[in-house]
Amino acid sequence: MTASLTLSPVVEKALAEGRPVVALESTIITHGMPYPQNLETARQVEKELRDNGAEPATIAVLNGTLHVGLTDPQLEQLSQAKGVAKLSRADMAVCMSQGGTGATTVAATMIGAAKAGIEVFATGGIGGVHQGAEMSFDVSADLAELALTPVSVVCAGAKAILDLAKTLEVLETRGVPVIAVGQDAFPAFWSRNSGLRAPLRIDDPADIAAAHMARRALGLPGGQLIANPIPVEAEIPRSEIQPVIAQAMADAKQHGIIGKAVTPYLLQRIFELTKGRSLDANIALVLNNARLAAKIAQEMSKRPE
Ligand code: PSU
Ligand code: MN
Repeated sequence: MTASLTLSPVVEKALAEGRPVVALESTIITHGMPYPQNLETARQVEKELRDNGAEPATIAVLNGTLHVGLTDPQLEQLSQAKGVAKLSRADMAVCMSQGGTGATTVAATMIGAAKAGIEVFATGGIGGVHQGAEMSFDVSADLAELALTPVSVVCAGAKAILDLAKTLEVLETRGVPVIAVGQDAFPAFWSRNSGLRAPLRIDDPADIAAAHMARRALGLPGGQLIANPIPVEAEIPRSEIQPVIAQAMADAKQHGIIGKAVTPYLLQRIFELTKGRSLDANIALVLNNARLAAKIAQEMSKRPE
């Protein structure tokens, strides 16, 4: 282990004892939700994991050190910090070498989790192929990371701000298993059904854990994308969210928003346009993903090889 990686004492102990640990990202805190709901959600997700028998490990770069497991004061500070970098595979090491602070996206969180020996990670939605990517080439590094790093990522699918059909194509090309849970359809974050069929389906967390282990036994690099639909009572149906997304995307275009700024801008705009309903849905799906991730991590800890 390098000196630039710091495990929190609770996470270190849980890993040493072979107890289930679930990684959590920090970009959702700094760039995905407004304060104070971001802090409340971060705390609630950690509690949900503990209540379900898994130790949470929120990952972030703080003053040049990659932290796996944050203390509550660290979480609180990050949730209110201004101008925090949004780190992915490309810029994580530069931030660390300069002593900087940054939140980890799905890609960077997978890197931190793998370094610490954590194989399950719960989040909201992953990045993917943006609409218009045939012109902009805007494809999230999350997809490449899923092909490289052996972590099973539990999400609620990908947002319809992305081109979901192209996102599934890229994942297939890169050899990433996309596994829907409890239904055949690939979920679309705020909505349960994207209108696309997921390539794979597994309903039992024990079988998801077994598939992860089978990949490892085959010596395949990369992880699994576990697509867990938002609970029915919290969903915003596709017909309702679609025009809101279209409006937010038109606003982004008009304001010349590009690159890393696109996802945070759209999330904020959709929050405004739905008068907070998108955030309520986001919180519900993250908690739901934490519960499933805890079950998968428990199953994995039962079968260490
Ligand atoms: N989905 C969310 N909230 C988020 C993100 C995705 O519901 O905050 C973040 C994740 O950290 C994801 C990142 O890894 O956006 C993708 O950004 P980009 O498209 O710039 O790669
Ligand atoms: Mn991008």
